[in-house]
Amino acid sequence: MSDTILNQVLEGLMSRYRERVPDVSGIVNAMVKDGLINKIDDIENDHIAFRTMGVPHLGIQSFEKIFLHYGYTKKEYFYFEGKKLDAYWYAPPTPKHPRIFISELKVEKLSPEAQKIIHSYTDEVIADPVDSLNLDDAKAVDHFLHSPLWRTPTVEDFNRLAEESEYAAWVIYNRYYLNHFTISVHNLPEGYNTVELFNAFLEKHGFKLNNSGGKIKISPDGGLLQSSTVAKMIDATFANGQVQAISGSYVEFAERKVLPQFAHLPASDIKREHRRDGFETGNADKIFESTYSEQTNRQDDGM
Ligand code: OOG
Ligand code: NI
Repeated sequence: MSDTILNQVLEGLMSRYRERVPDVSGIVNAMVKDGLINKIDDIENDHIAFRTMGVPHLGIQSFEKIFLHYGYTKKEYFYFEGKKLDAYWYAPPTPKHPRIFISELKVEKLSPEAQKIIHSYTDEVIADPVDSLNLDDAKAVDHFLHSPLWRTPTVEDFNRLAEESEYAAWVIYNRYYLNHFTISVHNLPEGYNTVELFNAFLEKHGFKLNNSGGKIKISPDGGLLQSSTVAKMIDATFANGQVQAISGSYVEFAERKVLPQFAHLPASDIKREHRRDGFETGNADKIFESTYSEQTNRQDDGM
C-alpha cells in the first residue's frame, strides 16, 4: 500500500544526500566510466542509516515509527558500549528496498555537562514529532526529515560535545540527514564484486577509505564484509553565522556471501534471501568512525 510513498521518501533522502556528499556522484560517475553500471539506478542499495538522540520524544522509538508504517520489520538489537550507542536494524517490505540501520545515543551515559548541552536543544521538543506527522503524505515526511527539530547549535556546544562524543556532535548539527547509503558489491561485474576488489577500484580513483580496524570489516561468520569512505568535511553554519568545517556523511560498501545451505545453487538463481542478512556489531563499531576526526583528519595514504 505505501510502496509509492516509501519510494518517494527514499528518493527525497537520496537526493539531499547526493547534494551534500560529493563522493556519491564521484563514485557513481567512476562506476559508469569504468563500465560497472550504466546508470545510478543499476546500483543495489544494501541499506541506509540514521542517527538519533536517545531522549524523551525522540530516538529510535520515535524515528522507527516512520519506517514501521511503511512495512519495515524491526530485527536485531546492537549495543556499542564504548561509543554509548544502541541500534536496531529493520528488514524492508520488499527485496527491492534497502534495509535500514537506526542508532541512538544513550545520552544518560554522558557527563552531566554534555547531557545539559544536549537537553538544552532537545528539550525544545515537547511531544513526539512523528505522532503529529501524516505518514501517508510523502511531502510532509520529506519535509520533516530535512527540517531542524531544535535551534541551530553554537560552535562552542558542538565542540564541547565532540570532545566527549563525536556522534553527539554529529547529530546535534546534522540531525536526520541520511548518514550513508550502501552499495551492494556482490552483484557487480566480476573484478569488482568483492569488497577487496571494490576497495582497489575506489582507491585507484582516489577515494579515501576508513581504515579503523582495517579497511575491510569482516563478520566472525565470514559472511558480511563491509568498507566505507571517510566523510568529507563540509562548511557548517552555526548560531550567529559562525562557520566551521564538520564531517558530513559517507558512503558504504557491502558484500554479502551466499549462505552455506545455498552454496549449490547456480549463480543466476541467487537472490537476496540466499545471502548473509543483517548486521554485525564488530563491523558497525568501526564504520561509525567514518565521521570521527581520527579518520577525517588522517593525512596518510591509508596503507
Ligand atoms: C552507522 C554505522 C554502522 C553498519 O552498516 O554496520 C553501519 C553510522 O555510522 O551511523 O552502518
Ligand atoms: Ni552501514
